Amino acid sequence: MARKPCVAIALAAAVLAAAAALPARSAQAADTEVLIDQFTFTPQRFTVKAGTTVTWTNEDDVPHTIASSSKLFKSKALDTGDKFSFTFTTPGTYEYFCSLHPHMTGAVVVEAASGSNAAR
Ligand SMILES: [Cu+2]
Repeated sequence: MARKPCVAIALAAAVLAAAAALPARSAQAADTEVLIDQFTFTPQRFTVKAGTTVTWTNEDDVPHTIASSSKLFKSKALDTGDKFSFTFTTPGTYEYFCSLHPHMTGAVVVEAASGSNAAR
């Protein structure tokens, strides 16, 4: 009989933990994702706040890389389903391309996380 409350507490804890995990996941989803498909980065150019982590996912059936034009970052060759993430901490415009297919280009525009009104 003494076990039942323990099970109930464990279940409640599991439910709470799952509930607590959900907002964290959606917060991550708020960070920007770029899909690579048909030799194209989508979105091709976008603006984020400083501190945003951008994740690229290769949905193409050939390998691609994400290589910063200023050599700030460079991924390994991403196979289908592979991901690469980079956190942009400094405002600026970051052009990048696929080193395997240099005609594939994209850009991330990073604006200040605070004081963006002053920047505009
Ligand atoms: Cu490529």
